[in-house]
Amino acid sequence: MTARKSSNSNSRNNGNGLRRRDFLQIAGGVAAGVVAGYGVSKFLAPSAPSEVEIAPGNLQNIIQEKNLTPDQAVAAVKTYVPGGARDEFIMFASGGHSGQVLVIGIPSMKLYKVIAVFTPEPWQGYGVGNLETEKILKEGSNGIRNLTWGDVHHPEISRTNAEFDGEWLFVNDKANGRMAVISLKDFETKQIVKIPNMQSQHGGCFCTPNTEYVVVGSQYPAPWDPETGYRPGETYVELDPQNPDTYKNNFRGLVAFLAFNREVGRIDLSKSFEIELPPYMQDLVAIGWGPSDGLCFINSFNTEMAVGDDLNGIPPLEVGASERDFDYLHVIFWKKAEELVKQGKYKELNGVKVISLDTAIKEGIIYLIPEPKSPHGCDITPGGEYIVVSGKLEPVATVYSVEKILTAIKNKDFEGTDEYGIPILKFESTKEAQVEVGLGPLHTEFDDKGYAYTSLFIDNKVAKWALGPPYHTGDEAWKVVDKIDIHYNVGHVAAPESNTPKPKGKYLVSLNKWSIDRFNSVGPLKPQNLQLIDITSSKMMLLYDMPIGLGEPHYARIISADKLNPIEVYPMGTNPLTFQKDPNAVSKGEERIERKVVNGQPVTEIWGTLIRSRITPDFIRVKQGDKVIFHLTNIETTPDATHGFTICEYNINLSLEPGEVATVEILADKPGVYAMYCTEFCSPLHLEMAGWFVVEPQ
Ligand code: K7E
Ligand code: CUA
Repeated sequence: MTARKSSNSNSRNNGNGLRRRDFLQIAGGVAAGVVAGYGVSKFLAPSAPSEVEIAPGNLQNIIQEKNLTPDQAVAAVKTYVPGGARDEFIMFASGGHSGQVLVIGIPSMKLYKVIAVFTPEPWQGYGVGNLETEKILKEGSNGIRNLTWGDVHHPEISRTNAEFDGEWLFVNDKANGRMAVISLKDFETKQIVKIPNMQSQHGGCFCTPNTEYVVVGSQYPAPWDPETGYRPGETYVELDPQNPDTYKNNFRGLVAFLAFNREVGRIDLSKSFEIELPPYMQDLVAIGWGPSDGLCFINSFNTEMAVGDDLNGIPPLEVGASERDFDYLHVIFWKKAEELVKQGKYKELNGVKVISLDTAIKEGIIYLIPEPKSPHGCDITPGGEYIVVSGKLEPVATVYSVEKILTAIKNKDFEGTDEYGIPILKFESTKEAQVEVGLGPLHTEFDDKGYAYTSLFIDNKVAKWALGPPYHTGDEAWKVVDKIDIHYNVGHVAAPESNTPKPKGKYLVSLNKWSIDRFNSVGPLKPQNLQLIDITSSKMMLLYDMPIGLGEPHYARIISADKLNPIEVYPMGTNPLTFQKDPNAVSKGEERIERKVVNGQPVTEIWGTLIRSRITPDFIRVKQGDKVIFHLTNIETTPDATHGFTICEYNINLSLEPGEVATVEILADKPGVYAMYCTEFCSPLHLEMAGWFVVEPQ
């Protein structure tokens, strides 16, 4: 697919055609209107614009010099958040295959943090020496390899009554079937879980209304042994493209309900359950509320169950997977599934309770609905009464009514079953509307005024359309009302608190894959482009382009900033993993070095402190062959007084925030004298915040 350059008046520089007088009128209007609206008039010369005296640095001059159109000038002011001021919303954007999560302010589009999740990141002291964070990465690996990256697609915020509560963030790793838990108290990763019986995973994550479960569906089905499920590095099944039954019988999709224990902030696999699904490629997962409470929706593609093998005369997977006009929206009654688990109707596979597909069908907790081919998005309207699905290869957004779905199930209004015996509801009896949105529709988000916004991958546009009753009625319902060009290849769009009962409106972010022609060139690998769009008036307006030079931002969740309340300083001696007092915390005067032998291994253990501008102890002598354990406490109480810690050539870096305790273990394997120092420029004597680590030859 090629990115097409679209003509967008917002992006065009049409200032040169303006006559000076017209220009001044426009600029004056911009200055008066926009600036007053944003309450920053103190930054401007108070006098009215005049044709004769334009002081250097005044707004009109700048607009003129930069050849800005009035729209561009308005956009610039609308996104400006002065230093010291705060953004209204915070966006958690996936970092794609960087394995991280981006924290971005809206409307400023300032990048505040890149939270290290699946990939080691030295600035945060994540996975490069810090024992706790290395443990997170290690325990979150798959048992056969130490995984040091992830493919993050969908961030999700913990919910209370289906609304974002700002306490926890979850992100998935598509490539390795994992889920990560991040605390929004300190914006740090606390847990990575390899999801049993899943190889790759995509849909979700999506919390149930009170975060009882974090739900995620598989993407590429896993090889599946009915007795032992899927075990990485062990499960081998026959897959013969000439014999499609090998795929149909030996592979399975899965949806996982990962129980989240809020008290300790961890996923608890012993309380989690899974439901076996056919080996379609399941895609996005959505969990309902209100009229759809207790329901889980999952769309899918490749219901053809194509395997590929293009070199041997089988149609390529891409072709085989796009043959039928319809794929299936899965409807799953998750609260009933929870009941089945309580009744013991599961079998335990690899430490988690799995409801078999047969049981799910027999107990009436799973149904399918035809959906236009190769669907991608699966989104719930604010009232929880409709599901919007878009087929990438059909120019429509299809809207299903939850009420109609429930009625059709009650009346057994089926058109048959799929190959596995799952009842298929009739498309016509569940469909509420189809809206012609444009080419390549993917994902849909919602505002607070009953409008939906669907990304159009092929058109390079976002379509705004009116929802039907109760949002809009009569002629106004289910109608496209506006479109805006984006640059280029949009995937998701994201709006503040969309996919909750109370979306906040105001802004939409278009998460674009391509940025060709848009920025200074940085070589063949181009940044992605997040575009901020104003949705407060009837016409959408492009405000800002933000290049992201890191991974691919698939999806983002946006939350009102006032729902976040992170701590500024850890209580003295905190272990951030547990938020408890670390038993190895020390205060000033308690620093010490001890040497002992544990199981024949000589160990030197150090309890030290860091405070501007001193590492204590600053001279450490060990013997070659010693295991050396540092427990370091940052005894600062001032916000932002972070210290780093490294020993040269040891491949470690710690980041110790005020009050934090971190432990690092190294083997003094080579004799030598190594400098150790603080890696954060913390004080006038930062360079002197150093010492020596001496390893005496044996
Ligand atoms: Cu469309 Cu993984 Cu949600 Cu990429 S996904 S865009
Ligand atoms: Cu502490 Cu630099």
